[in-house]
Amino acid sequence: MKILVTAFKPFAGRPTNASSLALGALKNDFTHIHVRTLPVDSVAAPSLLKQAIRKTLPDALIMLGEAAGSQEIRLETIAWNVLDFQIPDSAGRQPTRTEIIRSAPSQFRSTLPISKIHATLAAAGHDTVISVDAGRYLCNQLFHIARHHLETQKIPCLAGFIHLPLAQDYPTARATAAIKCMIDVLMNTPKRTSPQMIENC
Ligand code: PCA
Repeated sequence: MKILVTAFKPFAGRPTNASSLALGALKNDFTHIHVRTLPVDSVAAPSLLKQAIRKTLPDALIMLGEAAGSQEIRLETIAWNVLDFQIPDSAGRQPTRTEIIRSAPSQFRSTLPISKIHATLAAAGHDTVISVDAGRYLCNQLFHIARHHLETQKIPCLAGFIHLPLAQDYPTARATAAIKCMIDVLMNTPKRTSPQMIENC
């Protein structure tokens, strides 16, 4: 199982992003996992992600971001086809109430084994919730574009988005341990062989 894990750079005036901190720590332990840290740029991030998918041909894609105010690891189940930025991205773009991809489905579901990941994280003592709201900013956008891309290009890759709490609320070592649990679950999950064969959650 080849796994690609992405994180975001800092944004919103914060000096760090919990997702890139956790990914940095993960990189040291798992040299065979592909990792990418993406800018909070609504044009560059999806394009860099597609490049990374082309280059690494992953069987599973875990996209990470941080969610300020959350005390739990949020396992996102739905990517909505909506952009409604409360703050501009790093290039100053601030689309509101628009579709991400015109005439694309209004939502895509995560194809990660969410129930299994949730149970495994909970059993390991992590604070985690299953979420139906990935926000209307870059994380939701990346999630939707990734799922749309994988479906339309018929790339058999499991994919989903995970929001981490800020590092001050959930220490990086703990967040990294949680991602390792997710990777363990994925290592024991059958590869996706066709878009039709996957069961959501
Ligand atoms: N969180 C933002 C974008 C980058 C990140 O880490 C979000 O939730 O959309």
